Amino acid sequence: MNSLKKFPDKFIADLKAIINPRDFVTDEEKIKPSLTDWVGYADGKSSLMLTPRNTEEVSGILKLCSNYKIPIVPQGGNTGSVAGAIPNGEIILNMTKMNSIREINPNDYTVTVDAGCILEKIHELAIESNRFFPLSIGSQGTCTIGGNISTNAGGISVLKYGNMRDLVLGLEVVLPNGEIWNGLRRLRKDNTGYALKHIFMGAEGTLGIITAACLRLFPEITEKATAFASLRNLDSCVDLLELLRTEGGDSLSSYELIPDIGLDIAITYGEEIIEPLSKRYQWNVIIEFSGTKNDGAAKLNLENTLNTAIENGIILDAIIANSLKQANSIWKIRKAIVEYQPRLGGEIKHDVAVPISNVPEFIKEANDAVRRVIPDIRPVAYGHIGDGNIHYNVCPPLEYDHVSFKEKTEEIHKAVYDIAFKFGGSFAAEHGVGVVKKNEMLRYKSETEINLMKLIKISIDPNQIMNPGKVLENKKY
Ligand code: FAD
Ligand code: 2HG
Ligand code: ZN
Repeated sequence: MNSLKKFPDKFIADLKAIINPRDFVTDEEKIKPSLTDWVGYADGKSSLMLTPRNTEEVSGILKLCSNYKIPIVPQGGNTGSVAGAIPNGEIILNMTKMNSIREINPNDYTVTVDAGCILEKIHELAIESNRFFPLSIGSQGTCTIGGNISTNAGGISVLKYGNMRDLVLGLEVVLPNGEIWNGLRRLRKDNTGYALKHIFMGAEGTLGIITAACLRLFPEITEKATAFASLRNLDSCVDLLELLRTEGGDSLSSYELIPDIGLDIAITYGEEIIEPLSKRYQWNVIIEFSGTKNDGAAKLNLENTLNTAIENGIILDAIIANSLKQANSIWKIRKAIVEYQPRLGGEIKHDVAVPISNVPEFIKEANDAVRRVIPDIRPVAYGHIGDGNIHYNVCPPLEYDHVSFKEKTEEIHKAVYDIAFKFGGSFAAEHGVGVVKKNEMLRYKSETEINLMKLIKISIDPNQIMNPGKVLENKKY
């Protein structure tokens, strides 16, 4: 209990009156997984983790924290990429025990869930009602809906369905003073003043705790056609997207860039990954068409469109999966890049967005810029280019000293982000700001934008107890 000494006795006693003893966690071993992240950015500290089971408990905790001005860090599945859920001595409010489905309304195409529900559970639930929930990200077996909303997560289906913000109809939020805002509306249309839900989405836990959400569902997807295609050159990625959009319309659900170095990583380190084409090319894409009819139309359409692309010289070769196994093998290439890229001696990550038509120029200019910092550096530019979102990660040259590489991080960040900025792009497309990109906030956002954010922050969280030191600098405004 010594670890709790820094908190007033009365505060701890009052907390214990609100929350069940098993949800009041001080055991270091149990807290440990919440102090680090998968990217290796974080080395957190905390002596207390609370795992509430309902909205009233969250409300009671926040009211107390507000009264005592004791800060908390909200945490879902802790799969975030920017250390946003990692405490620096604060109490952790882990939401994973709030994981009930509140109601599903297939006719309204909605489902209302607790914020701690795991994303994959929502996928399964939707299918049981012949519906589809489209947010699709590599961490879906672990991440929570609350975390997805708080980071406004993206993934591989944004092209067709939008990002998390577009999939949320209503929210229930506990404000920092403990007040509960019930905004759980199931409406597509509701123009009644300011869109408050949008303030909490993408706020990375700095404005309140999302305790529940009403999500949009879609007709069940019963047919998918997946292809791996090699582009004539990088510029062709824009022409191919244009053709796929024109010919595929709403069927086009994913468009992901795979560079040859990414394919190399996947084949070298991944399991059950088959070389998709007989020859390797420098730039490739994974394409998915999907539909609700299960009549072969998606596959036929994709086949015809790719034939046109070959005839027009936009692509050099392509394969369409003939079985689910083959489709999975193609998608495994994409997943393996994320998992195994660190094996190339480490990586410096960038999650940038530029207008789609600028993707090729961005990649070429960024390659030149990072090579000016370290001549033989190995860029791995991949990801959701159908949304203009490039995971522009760079690995060191072969045999390069690890420490020297890490020392170049800031220089490389600046080189890459300056180019994204020049194209009117973003330094944080889908992963958020957290702790990791706070400097970029100051460098690339206008004073007006930062000041507006500070005004929102201070009016909702005057005691600054919500996730201090994340997104905006932690100081009294
Ligand atoms: P956490 O990491 O626990 O928290 C993220 C942020 O949200 C923190 O700031 C936290 O304080 C806040 N928060 C969490 N829950 C709440 C709540 N209930 N109320 C208020 N604030 C809260 N992201 C993408 O966008 N696209 C991808 O394609 C993608 N792929 C990934 C693949 C892998 C293998 C991994 C490991 C991660 C990937 N991510 C991706 C990143 C990550 O999974 C997402 O950011 C996800 O949305 C985080 O959810 P979480 O529950 O783990 O949140
Ligand atoms: C993905 O698209 C994730 O797989 C992770 O957003 C990307 O950080 C990365 O490399
Ligand atoms: Zn991504």
